[in-house]
Parts: sequence; C-alpha cells; structure tokens
Amino acid sequence: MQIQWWKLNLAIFAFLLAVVDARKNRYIVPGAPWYDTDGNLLSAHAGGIVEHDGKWYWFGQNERIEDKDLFSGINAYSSSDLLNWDYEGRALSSINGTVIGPDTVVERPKAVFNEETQTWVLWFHSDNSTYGLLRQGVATSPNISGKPFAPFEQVMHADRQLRIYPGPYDFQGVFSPLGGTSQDFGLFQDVDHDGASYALYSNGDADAAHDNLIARMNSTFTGVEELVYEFPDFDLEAPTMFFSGTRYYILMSHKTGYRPNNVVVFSAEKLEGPWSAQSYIATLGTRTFNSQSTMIISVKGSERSTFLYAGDQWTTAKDLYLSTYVWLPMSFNDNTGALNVDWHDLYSIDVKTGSITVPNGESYEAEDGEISGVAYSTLCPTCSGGRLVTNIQGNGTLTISSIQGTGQPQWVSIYYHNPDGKWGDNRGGDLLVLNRTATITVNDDPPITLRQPSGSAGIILSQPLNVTFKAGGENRISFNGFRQGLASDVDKIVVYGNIYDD
Ligand SMILES: *[C@@H]1O[C@H](CO)[C@@H](O)[C@H](O)[C@H]1NC(C)=O
Ligand SMILES: *[C@@H]1O[C@H](CO)[C@@H](O)[C@H](O)[C@H]1NC(C)=O
Ligand SMILES: *[C@@H]1O[C@H](CO)[C@@H](O)[C@H](O)[C@H]1NC(C)=O
Ligand SMILES: *[C@@H]1O[C@H](CO)[C@@H](O)[C@H](O)[C@H]1NC(C)=O
Ligand SMILES: *[C@@H]1O[C@H](CO)[C@@H](O)[C@H](O)[C@H]1NC(C)=O
Ligand SMILES: *[C@@H]1O[C@H](CO)[C@@H](O)[C@H](O)[C@H]1NC(C)=O
Ligand SMILES: CC(=O)N[C@H]1CO[C@H](CO)[C@@H](O)[C@@H]1O
Repeated sequence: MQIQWWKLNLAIFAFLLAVVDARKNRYIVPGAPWYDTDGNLLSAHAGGIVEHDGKWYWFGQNERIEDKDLFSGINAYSSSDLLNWDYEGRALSSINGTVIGPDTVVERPKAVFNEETQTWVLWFHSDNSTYGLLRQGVATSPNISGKPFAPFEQVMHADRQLRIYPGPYDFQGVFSPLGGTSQDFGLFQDVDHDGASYALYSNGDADAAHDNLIARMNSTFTGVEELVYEFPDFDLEAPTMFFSGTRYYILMSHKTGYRPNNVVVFSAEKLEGPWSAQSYIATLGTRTFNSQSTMIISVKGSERSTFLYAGDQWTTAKDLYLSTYVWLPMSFNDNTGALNVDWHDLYSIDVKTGSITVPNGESYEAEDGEISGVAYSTLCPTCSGGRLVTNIQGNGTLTISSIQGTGQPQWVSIYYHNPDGKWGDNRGGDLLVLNRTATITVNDDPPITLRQPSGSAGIILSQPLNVTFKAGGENRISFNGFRQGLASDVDKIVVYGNIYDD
C-alpha cells in the first residue's frame, strides 16, 4: 500500500493543532499553580501589568526553583485574554558587580510607556540583601519585551526545555527618590486624565518613617519629581492604585513579611486628597484570602469596566517558587468608597466586553460522605449545610463517593476549615500561618499532599485541586491527615468543568 504523505502530514498537523488547542485555559483560578503556554510554571511574583497593542504584559520577579540567586531576573509574559500567557523572556537580568547583582534585591517591577521619549520604563524597588539601602531603580527599552528580537538561551530540564530570552531593558541606575528612602513599589499611570505617572512607596521602617507616599514622576518617567500625598504613619506596603472613573482607590497591605494580612483600601477624588479612612477589602480572618496586594488589572470592556485585584499568595522565603497568584474581581461603591474583593473558586473574563462569568460546580457535602475512625461530623454555623467533618487524623478518614467526572483534568475546590492561625496586622503580633496538611486520594491514583494554610475560627477557605476523574459517576476522593497528622476540617468539595477548552 502506498503511503499518502500529504495525508499523513495533514494528520500530524491537525494533531499538533489539537494538542495546542486542548491546552487553552478556560478559567482564572485563584491560588492554583499557573502554567505558561510552554507548560512552565508561571514565575512573575510581586508583579505589575500594562496593556499595549491589544495585549497585556505582566512583569514579575523570577523565583524559579532552579534560580537560586537573590535576584535572578524579571520575567515578562503576554496575553490577549488574561488566561493564557506566553513567556516573553527576561525583561532584566542581574548584572554582576553592580547594584542589581545576583546578591541584591530587585523587587516589585512595574513597566510604563513614556510618550515623550517613546521608551518603556521598568521601575523596581532596589536594595541590598538586608534592605538597608531603600532605593528605586529604572531600566529602559525601546520595546516592551524582547522575545521576537533577541536570541535565546536554552535550559534543558528532564522533561522540557525552558527558553530564556535575555531582556531588552537597559539598566539605567538606582536613586533615592526626593532624597528619601523607598520601600516596596507600586506604579500608577493616570491614563484617564493627563497620563502622568506616580511612584507609590513607603519610606521605610525607621522611627521617623512608616509613611506611605504618592510621588509624581518627571516627564520622562525616569525620576521622581514631586510629593503629591503622604499617608502619615500608616506603616503599610505593597501599594497599588486604580481610577474607577470617579474615584482613585489605593490598596496596601500591612507589613508582615511573606505572611499574608488584611489588605486595606483608601479612596479620594483627587490624588492630593483628602483621602478616606481606611477599610478592609476582604472578609476578616481570610487575610485577604491569604494574599498580598501587588497590582490591579483594569479591563475596560465594551459593556463594563472590570477591575481585578491581583495579589501574591506567598509561601515562605525558602520556597518562594511555590507561591501562587490570587486574582479576583472587585466591587466598589464610589459614593461610600467601600471596596470588596469577593471570592470565586474560578471564573472567566471576556476582555472584549469586560464581563466575568462564574461557572457552576457540583457540590458534595463532606457530612454526606463516608466517615470512619476518629473522624466525625459536627455542627458548623458558617458551613454549607451547617456541618463539616472534623478530626481527620490517625485512622480518621473521609471519603466522598459517586462523584461525576469527565475523564479530563478538572478543577475541584476543597472547602476547608483550619482555625489554627491568629490573624492580625501588627508586625509584632503572633501572625503565624499554621498550615495543616491533608493527604488526598482520588480513586486509586497516587496520593496528593495538600497544604491547607490557616484562616481563623469559622472561616471557610477554598483551595483548587487539579483532578482527573474517570468519565462517569464512579469516582471517589478520600481525605486523610498527612502522615496521620491533623488535616483541616472539610466542609464540602465543588467539582467544576474541564480545566482546558474542549
Ligand atoms: C557572574 O558571576 C558568577 C560568579 O562569579 C559567574 O559564575 C557568572 O558567570 C557571572 N556572570 C556573568 C554574566 O558574568
Ligand atoms: C545594606 O546597607 C546598609 C546601609 O548602608 C548597611 O548598613 C548594611 O550593612 C548593608 N547590608 C549588606 C549585606 O551589605
Ligand atoms: C526593538 O524592536 C525593533 C523592531 O521593532 C528591533 O529592530 C530592535 O532590535 C528591538 N530592540 C531591542 C533592544 O530589542
Ligand atoms: C527625570 O529624572 C531622571 C533621574 O533623575 C533624570 O535622569 C531625567 O533627566 C529627568 N527627566 C527630566 C525631563 O527632567
Ligand atoms: C481508630 O483509632 C482509635 C484510637 O485512636 C481507636 O480507638 C479506634 O478503635 C480506631 N477505629 C478503627 C475503626 O480502627
Ligand atoms: C492538570 O493535571 C494534568 C494531569 O496531570 C496535567 O497534565 C496538567 O498540566 C495539569 N494542569 C494544571 C493547570 O495544573
Ligand atoms: C506558609 C506556611 O506557613 N508554610 C508552612 C507549611 O508547613 C510547612 C511544613 O509543615 C512549613 O515548612 C511551611 O513553612
């Protein structure tokens, strides 16, 4: 039989297309590991985002497990739908022997385009390893990213290739803004008014400091020119700002290191103030869903403007690479200045219209499952169905059965209760995040270990899990304590549709 090569080639081509298509994310999933379109873990922490030519560009700290340096680089990613991100390369890498060397601190990168010079300017917090220098730095580039132009370096991994495109940004220098100190960094460009840009930062931890500043950049966006407002003695960090069309809102976290706390918001009609009193943006005891503010994504769609809160769900300094992202839509009231970040296990966003779609999942209550050993079901006033399953440790197990699956990777949200933590905003306080750890087994698959960071009494948090069930209704999930230890209480699980577009 004669092989028809063109048919074979067409089949291979169609197969490749199908593989690529099958991997398109359908949802934004707060707290889940996020993979770029090459299949690598997305590493863009404490980031900033900017829209350009119909695409979003996300700049963030590279914290990959294989890069051990304190400062290894700033990564850039691009996306036209906010769901699927292409790696655009290193915007900036460390430079030996300079103030942005591998043993220095370069954090919270934010990029902005300057019309006057037709230049992209990448701003960041610059410091030494003990955070004693408290400066800002800038790098500039004629292009927002370097991917199509620069040659790349290939790094081989066991199962994949990581391409590192050296960034196009040229390091310009670091400085002390207005002759003062600068800690953390946020950037706001007032595109709805005069297009001016502002540096948002704290002036540090010295006794005379603890203030939060809004300072106007000069016309080339390469320096800070004038103090516009100072929040006196608020002792906050991780600032990010947006303009709603009526009011400016600034979000900031308290200073508790990598441990999350309750992010606050202030609002004003003018950047010079008067600014409102502060208020919390999320349910107390969730510590802003265990995240710290970093940027706001403004989606100005044809039907509505949607503003997404974007925060970092940090792990610890030792395992930063496992930190994830919490992006959630915000609702706010321009009459009162109230702003809320509401939890969704997952959602999709239509960047053309600006609308958010929250899919329905199938809920399975823990108390309806099979409970054995020392585990038991008990009343829980804040739980769905009014009950949860507790004391999951030792021989105590919970098994939820008859779960409907699709045979494809699906998101499953585990609603759990871990009240061990003591939330608080004061840095001197007892702020430990006390995670319990569960061992979760899906059907007869190898067990998964799930860290369950604490909330507070009665606070039910939800964590996404990527699960591949068998197609049909014959699936089960069981919960044990990791190494027989105490796992979190389980309220329910919610099974959603497929992770990827069909
Ligand atoms: C930077 O210094 C390290 C350690 O001395 C060295 O291994 C590395 O090759 C240097 N990198 C560059 C780009 O010079
Ligand atoms: C960082 O800078 C401060 C202020 O100059 C200094 O006291 C401290 O020793 C420096 N840290 C390191 C690791 O060089
Ligand atoms: C910027 O893009 C232009 C093409 O638009 C290219 O010629 C140039 O080399 C790029 N510059 C850098 C620094 O990548
Ligand atoms: C802005 O500030 C930077 C840093 O001081 C300086 O290099 C630049 O020339 C300034 N731009 C203008 C227009 O003054
Ligand atoms: C589970 O362990 C407890 C002691 O921790 C024991 O009293 C009980 O009999 C055990 N139950 C089963 C079903 O093995
Ligand atoms: C989900 O799990 C599947 C199967 O292990 C894996 O191929 C896929 O990359 C995972 N996707 C995400 C988004 O975690
Ligand atoms: C964020 C956090 O507190 N993580 C802790 C979870 O538990 C592991 C070990 O049990 C600790 O090493 C982490 O620090």
